[in-house]
Amino acid sequence: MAEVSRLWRGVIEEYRAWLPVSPTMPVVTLGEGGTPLVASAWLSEATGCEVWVKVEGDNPTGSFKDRGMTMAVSRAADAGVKVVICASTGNTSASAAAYAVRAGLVPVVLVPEGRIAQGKLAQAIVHRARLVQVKGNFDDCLKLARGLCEQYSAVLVNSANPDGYRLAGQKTAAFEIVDVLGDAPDIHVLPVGNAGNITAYWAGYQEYAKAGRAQRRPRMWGFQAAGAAPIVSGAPVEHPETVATAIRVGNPARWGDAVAARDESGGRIDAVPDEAILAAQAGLAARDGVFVEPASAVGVAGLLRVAEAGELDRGQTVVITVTGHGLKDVATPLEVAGDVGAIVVPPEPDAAARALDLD
Ligand code: AN7
Repeated sequence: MAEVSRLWRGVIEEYRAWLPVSPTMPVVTLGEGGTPLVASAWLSEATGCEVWVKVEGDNPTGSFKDRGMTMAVSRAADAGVKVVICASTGNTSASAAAYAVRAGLVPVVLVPEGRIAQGKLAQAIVHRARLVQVKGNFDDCLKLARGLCEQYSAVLVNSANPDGYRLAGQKTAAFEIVDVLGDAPDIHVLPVGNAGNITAYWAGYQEYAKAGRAQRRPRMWGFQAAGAAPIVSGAPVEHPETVATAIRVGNPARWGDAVAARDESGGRIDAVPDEAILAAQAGLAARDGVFVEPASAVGVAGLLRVAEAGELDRGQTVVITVTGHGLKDVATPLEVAGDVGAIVVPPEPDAAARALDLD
């Protein structure tokens, strides 16, 4: 008998009981969530732990933002809103654009001029968002977006939005991890930019533990890029700078919540330099076959550094969220790789085999 497979219905339908949604709310979905949890042989060997990567680049628009955006845009559609606005380092804008047009809403996206990856820019353009390049950084964009939403009829779909809808959607990633592993990991590692995601995961793990779905709560380990590490230094960074443009944030909206997640879980938030981020990105692609964007490799870089410092006990279960797809930004890894000396051959088997050293 043929096996019957079931279509994954997106995070709202899959986790409806755990989300603040009304039965009548229209569901705007692209089938987000249900992303792979992939065992990392490379990182497990390097750390002596059981390391998994949660591959969020496999979401419909290529990042974890889709989990929150299905909630925010469904809610906006339900409320009869016409225009949604977000500030973004690129992934939120890509996601907002796709979900908004699907719901017949107008997406307005504010991005720092010249500072978002090409793939993300392309997404805003093809989904026909009203794309606004702001002369400033992400923090300036967010301030502008908030101001527009206060004074004009438009709704903010950033995770800074006080209604918490975005983060409620994002916490479903923690549910999926527990549902697959049977319990929470000992340690959950992820990159920190505006600090929405670490806040959402911690909420998700706590909720599942309280409901008896998980026996334990993980320690939350967040990592920032060294040039944009306000939570680590304890003060806003006026001119944040990092190759990981997605997390080039100097004054995170969820700063306090991220510190609470760290402290309540007995975790840590540390910084990693750009070279370590790029090395982690390259290693994950070359060793595990997982291609992520630079910001998404920050957790991998962080875990390796902690392990090298002798501060990671062996034998633990570790999950690292890799937040966005590598194809979002191909310029950065190609520049790192430099001239790889591609083999050029005529279309003849013998010549090709010689050039490849085949036996
Ligand atoms: C790939 O798209 O803030 O700490 O405007 O795109 O929840 O902000 C993106 C953030 C990590 C950081 N990895 O998450 C935006 C935006 C990737 C990201 C983060 C982002 P938060």
